[in-house]
Formats: sequence, structure tokens, C-alpha cells
Amino acid sequence: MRVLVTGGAGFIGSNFVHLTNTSRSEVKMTVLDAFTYAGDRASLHGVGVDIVAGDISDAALVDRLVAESDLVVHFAAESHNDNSLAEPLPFVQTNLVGTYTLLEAVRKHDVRYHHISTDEVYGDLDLDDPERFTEATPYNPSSPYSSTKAGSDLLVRAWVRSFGVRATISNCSNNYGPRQHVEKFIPRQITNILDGVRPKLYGDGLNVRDWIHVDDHNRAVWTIIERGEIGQTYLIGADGEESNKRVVEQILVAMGKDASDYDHVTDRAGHDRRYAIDSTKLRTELGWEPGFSDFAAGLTDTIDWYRANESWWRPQKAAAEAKYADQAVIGS
Ligand code: NAD
Ligand code: TDX
Repeated sequence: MRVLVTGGAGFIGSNFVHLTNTSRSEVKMTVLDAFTYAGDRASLHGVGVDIVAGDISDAALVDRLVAESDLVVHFAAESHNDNSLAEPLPFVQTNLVGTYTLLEAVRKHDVRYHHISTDEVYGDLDLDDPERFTEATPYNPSSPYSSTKAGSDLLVRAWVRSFGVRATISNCSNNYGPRQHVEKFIPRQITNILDGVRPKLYGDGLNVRDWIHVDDHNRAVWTIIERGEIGQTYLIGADGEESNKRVVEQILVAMGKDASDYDHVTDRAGHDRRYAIDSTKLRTELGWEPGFSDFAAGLTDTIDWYRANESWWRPQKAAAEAKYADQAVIGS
């Protein structure tokens, strides 16, 4: 079986490649990745995989690679909300035009397609809302990132209905684990502390994210590929709601610092308040369960990974922090 993994040099895609490499000897993988600032060859070090440097919007290249594949798993995206606020166009290009290009190729060659998406397409919830997102929640995205992901999901739905494309969609909550770019919340704070810099919390820090270990996400993706129903959407989440403030405090304590040793900085524009996933459909219909139930333990493993792999993140750190240079401290 030959699988085309788009965005396989990024955070979740590279973890998918590693997991698949160790657990499924029958699967041969081709990674298609544009190696933007977020893609790193070092993330694929030691894995037997064919690597193609190229853009998912390149129709001729995508057509050739899809024709050779039995399955496409589409991770590639512009994925960072803060970047999407500063410069939305790459998000429109990659997330919408790139997804369209893949869909046209899988349609032409009748190749099975799995689309990786986010819970952010549903907008946000109030902190005290008893409801969580389900597959029936209306789309209501807030940012250029989440709106382009929402648009890409809708393209997939239309290609299933109008052209009979054999596709499934998953919308997952916030991932944590090894090889996540240092611009993102958890790696940024861990590497700041390693550098002797105080962690930075946006606004009041009470925003809630629903954390899941990246390996649990990727095991769910394989479950959906193997047992999911064509045309269906599955939400992936592991009941991991935590406020950003609590996450920063946990990281600080785990790294031997005082829990209050952080700064509040200017809030993100349009900052979603809370995400929360109800993954009942995935659990009851397809039998998936998360393996990492202890967030504190997963966080400690992640801290250990960044401690042990400075050579992986160090080259990215200064450029990532430079993008945050205009964030003013508003309290501590
Ligand atoms: P990432 O930014 O770490 O990696 C994205 C990868 O895509 C990089 O390797 C990059 O080089 C590549 N890429 C970007 N534009 C490309 C293009 N035009 N052509 C080919 N490759 C291109 O992102 P991630 O956090 O690994 O997210 C992967 C997917 O999972 C995305 O679709 C994202 O929306 C989704 N997702 C992420 C999370 C999360 O918490 N990180 C949660 C839910 C869903
Ligand atoms: O320095 C920071 N301080 C801070 O308080 C950063 C970088 C973030 N934050 C906050 C913003 C969010 O409430 O932490 C939370 C998490 O931020 P990000 O890591 O930027 O993730 P988020 O915006 O929640 O989006 C992530 O999860 C859903 C991924 O980047 C998306 O690709 C995915 O779809």
C-alpha cells in the first residue's frame, strides 16, 4: 500500500510518518512537503520514506503523485493563527487552493482521501457552556486560519457529494507532543524557560484548549481510514480541557520554576475563548480510545523531548520570537 502524506515534514504529519513506520510494515509512504518555515527534514530523520519537495497547489506534480498512491492523507496547511492574522494570503492559497488541487487529483484517479482538519472550524464556546462541539455543530470560524480550514472541509464535502470522491474528514483539538514548531503555545513556553525567558500568556490566560497527544490523534486518523464511513466527519478529542494559565503553571512547576513566573501580554485579535470536543461518535461507532489519559505525564515527556532535542528547535527559535516582538507585557 502506498500512502501520500502531504505536510509530512510538519508537526502532526511527521509524527504520523514515525508512527506508521513503526506500526505498519505493509505501508510505503511518500511525503509531499513544500518545506515552508514549518517543515523540517530533520523531523523525518531515520524513517524510510520517499520525500518530494513541492507544493500541494502544483497540479502536475500532485496528479503524478496521487496516480501512484492508494491513499492520500492530507496534513499540509498553513497552521498558525497568529501568522494568519499578520498575512492571510498563504492560508487562502495552501488551505483552499492546495486542498482543491488534491481533490481534483483524487477525483481523477479515484484514490481514497482523508482530510485532516481542526475543531476551530466551529468557532468558540463560552467558558461555562455545558455543550461541547459535535459533528452537528454549525461552522462558525473566527480567524483567517480557521476560515480557510472550514472552506477546505466544505470543498471535501462537495467533492464527495457531487463527484463521488471517497473521502473522510476529521476535526481534532489542540495537539501536543514532540516536533511541534516553537511558535506554538506549549513549545514556545518550554523553550522560553530553557532560555531563561518568562512564558507569555495572551490576555487573561483563561482561554481553554482541549489538549490531545499527537499519537492519539494519529491513531484516530488510522482508525477512521480503516473503519470510517465514506463521506463522514469524525471529531477527535481526548477530554483534555485546560486553561492556558493552568498549562503554563504546570510547565513552570515541571521545569522547577515558581508557578507564577510568567507574563501576561497583549491578547490575540479575535482570540477564541474555548474549544471542547465531544468525540462520542468516533468512540462508539469506530471503537477508538485515547492512550494518553494523563496530560501532566504527557507534558513532562514533551518537556523532556525539547530538553533532549535542542539541535532540532534552536535554529527556529530566534525567528519565531522575532515575530512576537511587538507583544507588550500587560501584567505578571
Ligand atoms: P505544521 O505547520 O507543523 O506543518 C504543516 C506542514 O505543511 C509543514 O511541513 C509545511 O512545510 C507543509 N506545507 C505548508 N504549505 C504547504 C504547501 N503549500 N504544499 C506542501 N506542503 C506545505 O502543522 P501541524 O500542526 O502539523 O498541522 C497539520 C494539520 O493538522 C493541519 O491541516 C492543521 O490544520 C491540522 N490540525 C492541527 C492541530 C494542531 O494542534 N496543531 C489540531 C487540529 C488540526
Ligand atoms: O505565546 C503564546 N501565548 C498564549 O497564551 C501563544 C503562542 C499562544 N497562546 C495561547 C493562544 C491559544 O489560546 O495559547 C493557546 C494555544 O495557542 P496556539 O498554540 O497558537 O494554538 P491555537 O491557536 O489554539 O491553534 C492550534 O490548535 C488548533 C493549532 O495551531 C492549529 O493548527 C489547530 O487547528
